[in-house]
Amino acid sequence: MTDITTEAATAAASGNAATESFARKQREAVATSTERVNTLVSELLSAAHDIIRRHKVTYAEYDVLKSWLIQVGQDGEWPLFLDVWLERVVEEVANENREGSKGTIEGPYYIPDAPHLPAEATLPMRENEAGTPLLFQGQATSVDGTPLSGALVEIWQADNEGYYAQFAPGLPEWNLRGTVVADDQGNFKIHTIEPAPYQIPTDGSCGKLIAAAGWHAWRPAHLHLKVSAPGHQLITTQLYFQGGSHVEDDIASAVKPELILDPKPAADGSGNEVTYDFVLDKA
Ligand code: MBD
Ligand code: FE
Repeated sequence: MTDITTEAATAAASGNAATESFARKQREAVATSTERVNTLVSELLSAAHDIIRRHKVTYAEYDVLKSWLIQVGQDGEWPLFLDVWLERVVEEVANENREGSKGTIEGPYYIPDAPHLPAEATLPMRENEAGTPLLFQGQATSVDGTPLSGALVEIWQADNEGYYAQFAPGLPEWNLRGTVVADDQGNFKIHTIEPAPYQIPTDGSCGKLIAAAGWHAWRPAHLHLKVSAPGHQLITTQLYFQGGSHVEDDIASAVKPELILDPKPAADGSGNEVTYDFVLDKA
């Protein structure tokens, strides 16, 4: 991995770290037929040809596109670009038949094998980690209501400035990342802080596109989760905060009404608390 702790928080530093992280991912070997490749790629190209004809795209614009695509690669921002603007539809299709809890996109900043933590745990964080303390608790069950003993609740999130450990300089390796092992009733209690909204880096190719198109660069504050148990389908999801900035206009269009938390002040006066249960489909 690039040692981003010695680098500035640039688009290229986080982009290249995301590209290297994706390269390490264990991917299923896909036996795609020539017929399917032909169909998918031909239709994609036809859609592009159609856009060029309808809008009379010029050579100057074609060259801008070429140089921008080259820059996306140089910045390592393909994972960011794809996860922000395409992944949500892949997720929608992949999970359209699920009966349990809703999922949403994974995004570019998941790291597998975060340290295991007990069913009640505080996420690794710096001394005096900034942000409102949050107790996030709940239960993992099967669709038939059976508690999922020892379910794994993997959680990763941005800090109070919107930065993810391992993708921004200066953060401890596993800051605000962990694999919480639920108890024998599938219950978990995670002490963390509320994350800040996430802004797509403005100094890279994705930022350039956003500025050129007159869009904004924001995702609402969110917790990322993967919840899994033997014999069940893993859920990849995110949870958002009621009333937070950009819940209504996420640049990645990954918010669903079922994924919005409404934390209340904690009984003991220390920050907020919220309960959210996960229902997993059988494998
Ligand atoms: C994120 O934090 C994220 O969750 C997604 C989907 C894309 C970019 C940054
Ligand atoms: Fe995120």
